[in-house]
Amino acid sequence: MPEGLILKGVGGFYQVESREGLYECRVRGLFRKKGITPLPGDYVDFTITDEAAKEGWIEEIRQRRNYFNRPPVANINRLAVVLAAANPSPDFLLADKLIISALLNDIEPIVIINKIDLVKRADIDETERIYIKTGFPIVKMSKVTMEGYDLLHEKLKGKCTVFAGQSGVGKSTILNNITSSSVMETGEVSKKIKRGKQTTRHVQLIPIDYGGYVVDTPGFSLMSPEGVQHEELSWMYPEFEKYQSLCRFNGCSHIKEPGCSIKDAVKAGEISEKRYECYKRIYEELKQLYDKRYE
Ligand SMILES: Nc1nc2c(ncn2[C@@H]2O[C@H](COP(=O)(O)OP(=O)(O)OP(=O)(O)O)[C@@H](O)[C@H]2O)c(=O)[nH]1
Ligand SMILES: [Mg+2]
Ligand SMILES: [Zn+2]
Repeated sequence: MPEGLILKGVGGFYQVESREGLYECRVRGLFRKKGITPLPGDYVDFTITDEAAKEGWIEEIRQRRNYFNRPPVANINRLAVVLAAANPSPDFLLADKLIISALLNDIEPIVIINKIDLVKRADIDETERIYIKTGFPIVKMSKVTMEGYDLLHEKLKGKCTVFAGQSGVGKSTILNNITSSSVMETGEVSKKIKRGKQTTRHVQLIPIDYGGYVVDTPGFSLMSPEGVQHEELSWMYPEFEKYQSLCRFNGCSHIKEPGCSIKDAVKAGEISEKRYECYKRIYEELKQLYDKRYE
């Protein structure tokens, strides 16, 4: 049986990429009974019903390494968290939430600082410093100077990468520059489309020439860090790790306790203050969720 990868699904039809070419496949009623919906990114076995018309049936969905509802996509192995150096000014809290949801799902984050043509070198450095100790790759980019694209290509090669981040940071612009076809709407057009038919924008895997896939998401989608407990949150901050065991209290939350080595590291400038602030805010959000869990 041929095997393939679902690139997109529209109205019950799935575009499946395989060694034999692209096929338009439908799904057996069986799946619906089991409550399984195939997703872009799913690896499938399918049968060909009409070779000339390139049509077939999806018979089996391979086990997923991860999947998301917002955006609906499976088997992601990279998340590009896109920030703009300016216009809009960076939403660091959103960036941390995206990073956490990636780490929870065994996905490697990369941080993109886009629109670097709009600010001074010192401002770019300042934003970069926030993430430098995380160890995540950081790519500084501009569509004006075309900086950063070589490094980005290196990071995307052979991976399936979702681009996420606030509206207007330039996700679609970047993707239009790395995929040969101009498939994403950017700027004003994108706004119009969103207002008109928000729900009909389809998530799709777009193949890149040098191997790998990219997925665009509209600014309003959010992978939320719900799968983590507040007590475990600090483990989602890689740069906290080497200090954690040095806190005076076992199970220190790094919020109010005395003798907290994380707080000391922030004071000493070894951990970014911004990241620590975001940690505290997300910690509180998660704790509130936890405290209200039986309501
Ligand atoms: N100066 C500058 N402008 C950029 C750059 N990249 C994108 N833009 C502009 O920023 C605006 C928004 O870009 P988009 O690519 O539509 O942003 P997006 O992240 O896809 O936004 P949503 O689809 O709403 O989530 C457009 O007008 C782009 O031309 C850049 O590197 N420098
Ligand atoms: Mg866009
Ligand atoms: Zn502590």
